[in-house]
Amino acid sequence: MVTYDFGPSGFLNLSGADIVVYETQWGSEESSSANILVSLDGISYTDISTSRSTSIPSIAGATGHSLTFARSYDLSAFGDLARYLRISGNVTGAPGQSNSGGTGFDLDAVAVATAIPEPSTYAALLGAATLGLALWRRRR
Ligand SMILES: [Ca+2]
Repeated sequence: MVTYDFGPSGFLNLSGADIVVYETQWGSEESSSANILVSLDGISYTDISTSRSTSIPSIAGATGHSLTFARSYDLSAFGDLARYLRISGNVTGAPGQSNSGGTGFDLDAVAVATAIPEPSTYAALLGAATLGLALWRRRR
C-alpha cells in the first residue's frame, strides 16, 4: 500500500478522468488487483476503483509510461477536491517474484491532471518571468 500527499491544495475533479495509475509493463495488465482510494483529510478514504477506465487523459510529464498498462480514474466518484491518493494492491505471488512470475499489481507511476501549484511555485514562476524580462530589457 502506498499513499501520495498532493499537499493542501490537492487535486481537482474536472470533466472526464482525473487520475492515471501506471502499472509496470510486465506480464499481464492487472489493474483489477489494485484498489484506488482518495481522501481529503488523510483519515477517511473512499474507494473510487469502480470509475476505472481505459481512456487515458494526456498529462504533461507522464510520457514514457505504457498506456497499455495505464488506467484512469474519475474523482467525481468522491467529490470535487482530494488531497491524498492511496493505492492498495493485492499481490498473490511469492514475495520478490513480481517480475518473474508473481501475480498482482506492480505500480509504476501515478499522475493527476489538475494538481494546483503551491504558492511557492507561483513565486518561483514569477521570479523566472522577472529574470526573463530583465534579460530581454538588457538586450535592447
Ligand atoms: Ca472528473
